[in-house]
Amino acid sequence: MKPTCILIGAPIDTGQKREGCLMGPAAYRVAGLAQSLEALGQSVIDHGDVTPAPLRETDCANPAVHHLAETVAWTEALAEAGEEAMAKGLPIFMGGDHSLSLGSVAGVAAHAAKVGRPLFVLWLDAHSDYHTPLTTQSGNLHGTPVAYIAGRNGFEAFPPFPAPVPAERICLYGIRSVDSAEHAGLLESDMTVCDMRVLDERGIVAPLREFLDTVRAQNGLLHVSLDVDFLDPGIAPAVGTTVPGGTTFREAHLVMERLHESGLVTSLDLVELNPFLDERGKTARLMVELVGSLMGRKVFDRPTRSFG
Ligand code: 4U7
Ligand code: MN
Ligand code: MN
Ligand code: MN
Repeated sequence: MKPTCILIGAPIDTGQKREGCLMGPAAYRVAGLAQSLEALGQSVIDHGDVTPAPLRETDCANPAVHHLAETVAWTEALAEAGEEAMAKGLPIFMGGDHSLSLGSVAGVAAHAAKVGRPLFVLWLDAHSDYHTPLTTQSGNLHGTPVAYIAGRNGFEAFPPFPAPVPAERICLYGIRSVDSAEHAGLLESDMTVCDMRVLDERGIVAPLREFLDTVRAQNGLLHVSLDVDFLDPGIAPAVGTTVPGGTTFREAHLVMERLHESGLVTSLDLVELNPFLDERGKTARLMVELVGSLMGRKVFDRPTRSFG
């Protein structure tokens, strides 16, 4: 039986300074995310929007960091919602900025530990998001979730990450903006870094296939985190942190089609959509179409398709 898609609205915008990401979940609903999944034969439950936990007192040695207590409160609530949803189906977290993944992946990791399966993370993004609260210069916590997930130090204000994901189970895909502190940290880790240069040279499929093969070989769960800025700003303008040279329309769909055919994806984040910056809903609609490809829409449905 196909898993139920569980839509979880996460109107979090405390991970950066530009307003608008809190309209993300509403934009996905207006763009027809649930209806498009149902048209593909999926069953869909919309859980509505998550409410952050009560604020606690927090502090951080880096004065640039802002909205720490609010982001911690979101992390707690989203981790709980995520763990609960994993027991019932395939959660789709509708953001919200990328700090939502501090919580979504924590919930998914807690579930993975409970069922005794290794968790893998595919990070589709222009950025590596490998800062800690101590290394970030912008102070924007949406640039930190990969470090939290990988168990880096510096997240003392946050709930301890349940079962940190070993770096070799994390794959950064499509990146083209890495700050020097992130770069230094990544060089010390075994994370798979498929930057745009790698994808230009090897193509969009080959490195993905390698990663998916390791997920399959270890019977892993696979969390996919899709940042709108993975896409080229020309096709996806509704994002605060545009970086030129992103994936094309077809490259992005091909990644999603491959993910669908792998049958491995068990949870998904849709992050960084800022509807206030969109052009007549173009980016929201593209994101909904990409989820369609991930959940089984095909350009042409050949009965046997195997390109290796
Ligand atoms: B996103 C940045 F400096 N690295 O830390 C920072 F380039 O979730 C960007 O991937 C972070 O959009 C981008 O502020 C976070 C910057
Ligand atoms: Mn990101
Ligand atoms: Mn990004
Ligand atoms: Mn961004």
